[in-house]
Amino acid sequence: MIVFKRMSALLLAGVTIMAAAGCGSGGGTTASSGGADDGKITMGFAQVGAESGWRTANTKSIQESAKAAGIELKFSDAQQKQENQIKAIRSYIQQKVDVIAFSPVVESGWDNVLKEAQTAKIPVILTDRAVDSADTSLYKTFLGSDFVEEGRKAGKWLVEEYKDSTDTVNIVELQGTTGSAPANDRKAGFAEVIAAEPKFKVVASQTGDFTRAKGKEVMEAFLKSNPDIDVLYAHNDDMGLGAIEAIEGAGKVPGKDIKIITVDAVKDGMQALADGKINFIVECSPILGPQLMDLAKKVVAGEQVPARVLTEETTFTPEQAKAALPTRPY
Ligand code: GYE
Repeated sequence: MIVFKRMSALLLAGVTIMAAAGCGSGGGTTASSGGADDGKITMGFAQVGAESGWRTANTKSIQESAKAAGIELKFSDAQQKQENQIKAIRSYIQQKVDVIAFSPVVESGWDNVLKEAQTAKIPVILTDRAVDSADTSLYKTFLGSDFVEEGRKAGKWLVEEYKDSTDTVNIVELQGTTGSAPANDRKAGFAEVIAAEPKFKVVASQTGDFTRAKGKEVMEAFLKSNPDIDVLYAHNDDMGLGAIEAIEGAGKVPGKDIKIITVDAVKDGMQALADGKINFIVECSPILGPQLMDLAKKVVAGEQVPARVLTEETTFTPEQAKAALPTRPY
């Protein structure tokens, strides 16, 4: 830990000076950044949980890149609960880490703990998900995807797919975790694009909390109350994969009887796409680790960083999934 090591070096220096010259003060004022420390940065990372394939790949990316960058990582899993994340952040503040990074489970309710970090002079980096705090000085930068754009890409595929049809298209939507940035934004981007054509009707929209189990459960309920579903839009692959089980359980063919669009493009999702059970996937990259470590180093060194760092992403059709799968790292 930089601060600790620097302080102990100063203390040692102070003791030596006092012993040699009988002089008793001034040791702390000569500290210059990087002087006495070994450059080791400690990062506290408060992860959302382990709710999806995306999250697992994201955690792996962060742990591996911290190691590669020589950053000491303190990692916690909040099991999708905001209170656990707040506790983890408070404990990182107490431990005087050099930088805090976290992926906020929901958008609201972060101002107090972020102010505590600011008062303790510990820089904060938002990773993957945004907060809705009006005071943007509470964090240094936000690294992650444009979720609204992801929703738009899903909507554009649908518009193109049904361009020759005048019939009503009944859509069900599996939303991500209620109040989370990706759930709010993927819903909004999709709604914005399909609103242009009244034939598109969202007949049911409910949260599946980004998990396979919930995706299956909610899709079962959708199938019971809506006999005529044409399209499923799931905010992530895992919920889509759970829903596929529900659709097959109801004797329907996923990808044919019900067209499926998901977001993420993790391996299991890509396999289902290649198999024709999913029709289209909007990519959301979980490999945020290398960029995060880079930003952390700059922020700790007091360098300016851009307020928003976007990840680059594409989309996949079944053919593109087949081509990409053999070299897909996650
Ligand atoms: O799409 C989903 C995960 O925040 C982008 O969280 C992330 C989302 C991702 O649970 O699978």
